[in-house]
Amino acid sequence: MAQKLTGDARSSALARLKGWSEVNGRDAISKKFVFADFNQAFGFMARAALVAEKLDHHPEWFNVYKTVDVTLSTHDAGGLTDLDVTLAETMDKLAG
Ligand code: H2B
Repeated sequence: MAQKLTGDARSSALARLKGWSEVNGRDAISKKFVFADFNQAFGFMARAALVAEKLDHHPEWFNVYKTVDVTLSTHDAGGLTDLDVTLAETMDKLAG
């Protein structure tokens, strides 16, 4: 099982991720993606969903029109792991 990120590994991973913030009160990160319209937002979600399924690692997310609020945490580990960093980086690439 993926191990929780701690210490230097955790801080350097967080420093690498642009636009992601630590969530208050839980070991998770979040980012608000804002697209041009619903079509772009939903296309992003569809592409991210395919990657998430392949990784067997899934986002918590909330879509309103052209925004997608994403929270990432590894439920099995009770916190942030490399899987969340990988999914965050992949989502950033997909969002362009
Ligand atoms: N997604 C996330 N974010 N955290 C998990 O711990 C997790 C997951 N576990 N997707 C996976 C699925 C697990 O439930 C399955 C059985 O592998």
